[in-house]
Amino acid sequence: MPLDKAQTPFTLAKLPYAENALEPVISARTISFHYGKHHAAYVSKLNELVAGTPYEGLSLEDVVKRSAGNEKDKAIFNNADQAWNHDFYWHSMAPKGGEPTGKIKEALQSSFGGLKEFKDAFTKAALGQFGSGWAWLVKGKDGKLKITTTSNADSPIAHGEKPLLTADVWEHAYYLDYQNRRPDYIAAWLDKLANWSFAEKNLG
Ligand code: MN3
Repeated sequence: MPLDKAQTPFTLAKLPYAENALEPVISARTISFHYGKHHAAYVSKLNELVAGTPYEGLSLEDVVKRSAGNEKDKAIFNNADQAWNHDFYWHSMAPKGGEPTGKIKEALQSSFGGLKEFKDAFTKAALGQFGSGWAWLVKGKDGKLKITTTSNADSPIAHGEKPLLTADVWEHAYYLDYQNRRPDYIAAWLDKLANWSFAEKNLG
């Protein structure tokens, strides 16, 4: 399902793989809570919140963009953004992530100096995100790739940037498998799961 075409009432998009497909990096147990409870709750709460409001009938992406920065619609933003981010996160991982090739490899080379330099910078950002949030590889307005983080519920799409890949660094993403060891989760995520063909497709 193209994310930008989803409309209210929103449904929980299907995972692009089986719940155990990311083992041993992320367990089926983590995915079943993360997708089946956390992600599902954002979607159902969002449907409750937008019912009867001007947001009803908009695409999920438009709900995120239009509610961003609007204090009175903060709850709508939080749930819409988390629904969008999670869908993007599931696609940012693949059971066999592999290595970047082609256009995305070249872009990593010209923006960071190479894959290793990218991984170092992404790791630093993901570990430096205090508390809950997200680490992103984005295409900035100047066309260059860069790494950003967002806190709690927030997304580059709310700030005019184009996300290519994201890692969820809320504790619920890794606590059952890694407890407080976020560095181990991020290292394994980058080496084994990062979905480079998805990132390349998002380069556009
Ligand atoms: Mn999450």
